Amino acid sequence: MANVILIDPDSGCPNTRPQLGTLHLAAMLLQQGVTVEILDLSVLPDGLARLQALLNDNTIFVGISVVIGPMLRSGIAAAEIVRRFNPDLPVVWGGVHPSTEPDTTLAHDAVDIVCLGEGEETVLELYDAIANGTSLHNVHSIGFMENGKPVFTRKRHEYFDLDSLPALPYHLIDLSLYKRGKGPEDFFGLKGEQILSIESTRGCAFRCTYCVNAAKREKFRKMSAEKVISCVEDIVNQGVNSITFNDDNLFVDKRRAETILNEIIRRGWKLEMFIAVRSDFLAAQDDAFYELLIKAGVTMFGIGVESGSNRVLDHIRKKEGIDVTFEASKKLAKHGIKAWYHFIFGFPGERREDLEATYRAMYRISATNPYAQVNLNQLIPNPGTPSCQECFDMGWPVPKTMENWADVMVHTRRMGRPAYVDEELLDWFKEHLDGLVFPRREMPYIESAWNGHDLSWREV
Ligand code: B12
Ligand code: SF4
Repeated sequence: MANVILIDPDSGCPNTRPQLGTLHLAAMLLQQGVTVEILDLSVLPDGLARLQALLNDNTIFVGISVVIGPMLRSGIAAAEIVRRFNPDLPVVWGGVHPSTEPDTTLAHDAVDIVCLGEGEETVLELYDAIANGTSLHNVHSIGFMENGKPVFTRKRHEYFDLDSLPALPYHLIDLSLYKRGKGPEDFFGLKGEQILSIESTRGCAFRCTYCVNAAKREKFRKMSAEKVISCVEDIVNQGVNSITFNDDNLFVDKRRAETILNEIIRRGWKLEMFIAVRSDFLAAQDDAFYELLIKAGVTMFGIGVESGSNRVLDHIRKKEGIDVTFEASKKLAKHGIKAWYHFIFGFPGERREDLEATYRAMYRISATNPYAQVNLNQLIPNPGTPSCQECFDMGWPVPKTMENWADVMVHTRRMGRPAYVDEELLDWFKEHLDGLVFPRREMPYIESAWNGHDLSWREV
């Protein structure tokens, strides 16, 4: 009979890893003797029925963890079940979307309380307040409605010390539900049947204008190398060797990275790891560092390149030019390390020549690096970011409800013409590049997409 039920709504994405947010919260609550259940609606076809069955008089609150997009609608459906069970049982929403767009979240009937930012400490304060009937005003970094008006409490000043995170309660999760078979064969470059994740840093030292880090503005923090190793050990103890690091940018501190990689080698773990990283870090490394990466089991990187146009890269404050990515790609190719190069289409003010530069960069990376996988997606305006404000300024309609935010991805990708994207450019994009992923073997397809076009500008 759980005191707290934590829900990961259905993302519609191939789900090959349990979600870390709810695991972190559960770890904190369990340490205080609070009983917890986690329901991941992406992997549990009967998740809503299970929720209904779990709700009982001992339930103190239900937590819902979301990011922008379809998860929001699935979260609303879960909250409606809680409402039907007991309209007074608090439904608490947390995650990146409620943290960066608290007003429309709080205005929704399915929401009683929003948690702003990281939840490890907040969830404990919240539990105490609700369980003991004390004032929510004493809980840091939350929002709730009072007398029909939104109220936001004092922001927590201390950031959570990532080293104090308790061991994650994998026993709360049926890991077999995440085993591969349903998802893509080579997920994040990892071949293992079961994948688990670690978040070893929080925030990012950069503030690219489209990224949630520009909205959250949290201080960049990292776990100590020793704590990272203990998280890896917990995963290995589950019989799992495939790890995705969910950090935005893991390798900010090279010495720490080297300590972690050397210790993994020393322990003799046979791991395969996916890591997100910036091009400028990779471009600056020597052969010895690449050899260390390979020896420790880093099999794939995720690199946010965003644009091939230095004009756009300057505008979005990426703080690196496209040549840096070419240099990183060259080094990765030399050492045979796979990487996913992510590009974005639809930055406000982007011109045809910028998109051509992006295409040129995608082509050049694919054609010169057999280990590259390159993809291009349309910009999702993340609330609270300067890029989102630019979209509004250019006439993109401000989403007014949580449902509007749930549909942002559909809206940007399939419906209508977002006002911040030039019409002709959007047509061109849809015709040639929409959703494109091209490892080198698909180059003939790309070539054919360009039939009849002037390719004289292209340099490979
Ligand atoms: C793993 C991951 C996924 C996974 C799981 C999503 C999830 N629930 O986290 C999957 C594959 C499903 C996914 C999908 C997408 N993702 Co994603 N994803 C990530 C990633 C890399 C790591 C998330 C993570 O593990 N964080 C670590 C945990 C500990 O943090 P957390 O989840 O935020 O939880 C903390 C707090 O938010 C809070 N909290 C969270 N939930 C709750 C609930 C309660 C009740 C409380 C009190 C507190 C609370 O407490 C937690 C502990 O501090 C992040 C980047 C990042 N570094 O966060 C992007 C990120 C979350 N994803 C993002 C995006 C854009 C997407 C997609 C839209 C991408 C796309 N183009 O399709 C899709 C969503 C699609 C969909 N159909 O729903 C954005 C979010 C943007 C936004 N405004 O919401 C991020 C931040 C990446 C980025 N930098 O832009 N993603
Ligand atoms: S895009 Fe990458 S480098 Fe830029 S702020 Fe976000 S995580 Fe940091």
